[in-house]
Amino acid sequence: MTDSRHVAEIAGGGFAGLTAATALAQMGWRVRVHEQADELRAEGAGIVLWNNSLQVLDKIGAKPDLESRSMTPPAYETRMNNVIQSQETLDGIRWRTMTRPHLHQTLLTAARESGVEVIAGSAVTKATPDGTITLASGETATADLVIGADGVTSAVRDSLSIPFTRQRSGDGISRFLVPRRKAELLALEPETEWDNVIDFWNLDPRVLRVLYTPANDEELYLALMSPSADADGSRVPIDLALWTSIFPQLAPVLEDAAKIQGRYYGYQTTRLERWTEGKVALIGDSAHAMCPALAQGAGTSMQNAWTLAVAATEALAAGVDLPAALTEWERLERPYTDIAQDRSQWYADTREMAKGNQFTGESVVTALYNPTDPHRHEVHAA
Ligand code: FAD
Ligand code: 5PR
Repeated sequence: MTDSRHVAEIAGGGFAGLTAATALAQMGWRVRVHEQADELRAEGAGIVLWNNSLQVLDKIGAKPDLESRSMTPPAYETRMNNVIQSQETLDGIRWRTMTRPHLHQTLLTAARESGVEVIAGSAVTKATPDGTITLASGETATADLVIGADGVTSAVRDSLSIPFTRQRSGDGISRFLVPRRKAELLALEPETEWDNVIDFWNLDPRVLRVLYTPANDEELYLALMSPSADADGSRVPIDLALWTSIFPQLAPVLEDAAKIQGRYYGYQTTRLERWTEGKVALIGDSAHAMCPALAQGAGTSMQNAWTLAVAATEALAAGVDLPAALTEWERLERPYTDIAQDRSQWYADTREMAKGNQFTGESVVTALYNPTDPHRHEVHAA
């Protein structure tokens, strides 16, 4: 028997690679995912997803699993020096918080149930525009479509010599997953709604910020921001005395964070001249890593994974030249990612988020986008 399915080879088993793999397999492709790490698991703490990626999760059938351990907090609260600036209920905007390990496990399960072959301990060292990949083992394979979803240090991108720029920011963040300790927090501040996301900013006299994000009933995601020039603020494990002196009402959860090694990440934005080269397409951080302000790095990765799978499937079904179809996919889809990148970089540069009431206008264009709507690019003549 011969296998007449189209073949996709994917570098990277993160949120982008697993989403693309699942979508393609469900559209009838034979798919392999090469993950260089020996273990398939997500690094990191918590994550916020918005309508754009939640629509994709619905489409690939991952919603029930995802919703089992995630939540939508009552509001996104912003404080400055512990004074509430805004409590945005985000009415009409779909969003959910969760842990990164849970999202990764959900996607891995969806991929395997869809027939994707996920290979751990398999690094991709290069790709060529004709659709050939080379693995660290020396093995090569050819595919109808190659996807570079291998993160910000992408070997696929670099092997194609696609020019890119990298903009770094002065601020950065360390992230922790700790127990909720809601009763202890309530005892310290009884008036506070501890189910809210609370963005605790301090700009004066010292720039330090804690983004408090409940991920489910048991787990809390803490993101601690400081300028990289602040040696004590950016130290990991965290300087507990410093952080509790500024955020005393968070002492119970900061104490847990201090027990974790953690890692400090400087903010940066990667912009590529183009996302595709022949039969190779780049998605996720390899193509468009961004600052975290709008929580859209993973969201845009999953959005682009889905639209790429649809575009490639439709092109091959219609007998259209794949490289041309990939160029057209980038032309149509990229603006929704560019706007999130630019806006997130602007927030990183200005710290404007500290003012509150920020989830309006350009800041929610990407969050509100529905990449699964087949009519999304139709232009209606007046
Ligand atoms: P990755 O998650 O980096 O996955 C790439 C995978 O490829 C990895 O598993 C890696 O091991 C593998 N790999 C690398 N090289 C190779 C190779 N040569 N061969 C094979 N495999 C390889 N986004 C949100 O949407 N919401 C948030 O709340 C949010 N918070 C964030 C907070 C911080 C501090 C940061 C830094 C980012 C945040 N992001 C957030 C962004 C989000 O984490 C990333 O955009 C997202 O993980 C990108 O997914 P990816 O699959 O492209 O890359
Ligand atoms: N939102 C999320 C996040 O993790 C961060 C930011 C916003 C979910 C930081 O990691 O503004 O920095 C932010």
